[in-house]
Amino acid sequence: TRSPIRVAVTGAAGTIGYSMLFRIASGAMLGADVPVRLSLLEIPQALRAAEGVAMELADSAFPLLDGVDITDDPRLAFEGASVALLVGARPRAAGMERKDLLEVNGAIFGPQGRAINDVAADDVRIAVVGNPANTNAAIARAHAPDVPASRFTALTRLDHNRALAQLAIRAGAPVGRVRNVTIWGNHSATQYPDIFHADVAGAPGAELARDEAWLTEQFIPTVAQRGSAIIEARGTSSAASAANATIDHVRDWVLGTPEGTWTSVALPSPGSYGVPEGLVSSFPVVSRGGEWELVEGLEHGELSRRRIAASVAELEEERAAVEALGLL
Ligand code: NAX
Repeated sequence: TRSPIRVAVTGAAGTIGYSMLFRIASGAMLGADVPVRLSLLEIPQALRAAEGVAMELADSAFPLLDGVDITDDPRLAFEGASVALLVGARPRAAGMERKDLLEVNGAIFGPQGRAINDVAADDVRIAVVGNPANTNAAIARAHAPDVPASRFTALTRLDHNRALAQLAIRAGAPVGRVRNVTIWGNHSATQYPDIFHADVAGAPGAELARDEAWLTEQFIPTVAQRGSAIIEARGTSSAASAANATIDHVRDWVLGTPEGTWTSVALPSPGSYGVPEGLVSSFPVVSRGGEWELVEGLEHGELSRRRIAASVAELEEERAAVEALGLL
């Protein structure tokens, strides 16, 4: 039998954590034959709630679940972790400015990055979900000099999946017949969901994109503002779909993307597509041998160039702000 893979989840008592842990324990993320040991990191006030989640995990009697550890100490939580899902973050409170938001989250993701650096497994893979996800990933990475930069990623898979879903609706086709959309840039309102290279049930996305009014007034805003639409409808933010996207992200990273299909991941830019090196920005990627590889050489028209540049400019502003705060 294989030894269990350690998966650390921060913010484990939150709503995304609650939607995610049971599926991880069931084998949906790392494979139906891979035992996992879960490590739940929470803040002291939420440890009791995390214990409740652990009780339910036990009561699910998952054959693959080797055990659950709970702590409020990042250095214990990340010990031996091969997968670190950084979900817990401080939400923007009423009246909080972006600088304050970046600062409180820097105080979370800096120490977590350092703990990952010091105690995680050599093969650790990090996915940051907590917002502002791209910049939180950049902060964590800056505190983990011994971990290869490419192991630090931020989640844009939810945006990617939302784009697939909207294209399927537009084409009246099952979502499984839509592929190769790309989310570029920041996981924020400036993100650019690019359909120009997509395959939409056998038709080129560029053909759909000819309807520029639909593209810029319906498709792009619907994808970029889907989170708000869900809050409005459900009264609380998207959790199950975010958890699902996180599981998709890690599963593809570890097990590979299907042949001929790419996905979207925010990772430290190697300087491709004019994105400054090191900026954690979303790109089209495939996964081979457990590593993300950028899909290079996609051509961009004027609209795509402008939109990507705008989102990258926002990321550069965030980087300048956290640099000024001494967080990088
Ligand atoms: P919740 O508020 O339900 O849960 C967050 C949990 O994190 C809480 O239990 C809290 O106690 C814990 N926490 C806070 N600081 C912590 C720390 N320093 N260490 C460990 N745990 C800590 O939020 P939830 O709905 O689960 O969302 C979590 C994060 O995901 C938010 O930042 C949210 O903005 C972000 N999202 C990111 C998405 C993405 O696509 N990248 C989409 C969904 C979601 O909006």
